[in-house]
Amino acid sequence: MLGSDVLLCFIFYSTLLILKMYIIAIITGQVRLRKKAFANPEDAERHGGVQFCRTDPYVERCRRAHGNDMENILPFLFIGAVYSMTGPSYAVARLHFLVFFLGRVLHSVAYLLALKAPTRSFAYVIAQVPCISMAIQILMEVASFA
Ligand code: GSH
Repeated sequence: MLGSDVLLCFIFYSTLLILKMYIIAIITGQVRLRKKAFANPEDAERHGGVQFCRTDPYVERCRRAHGNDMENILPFLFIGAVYSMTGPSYAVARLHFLVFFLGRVLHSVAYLLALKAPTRSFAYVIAQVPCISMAIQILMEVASFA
């Protein structure tokens, strides 16, 4: 009902990545509570007073990790879906999705654990490679109609 094997594979990795983003959001909320660093005065008041409406370096790190996911995973949801409709071989498509998935998981781990540079940048580049590859293949597929 959901379509081809490639599309199912794309849906599988996309859903895992969305869950990964939810996990970062949950971690951000937990860090806010632990560090008493709230984004809004009403939240701070509930947990000790308006003085706790403040920023915290680790909360900001979590937010950057989440923001970078949004910059990269949201385009993947479009690029991957369209690429899945261009009729790629299953093995090649799965490799694209898997490399992106692993790259983004490593990016999150590197960001949240502040791993030594250039681990995070390396993960970012690894995840970009399949996206650029898929974008080029989509353009080649549709170029004749444009
Ligand atoms: N918006 C990104 C930035 O400002 O750095 C664009 C470039 C990018 O995504 N770089 C990767 C990254 O993890 C590898 S260095 N950037 C950190 C971030 O977006 O918080």
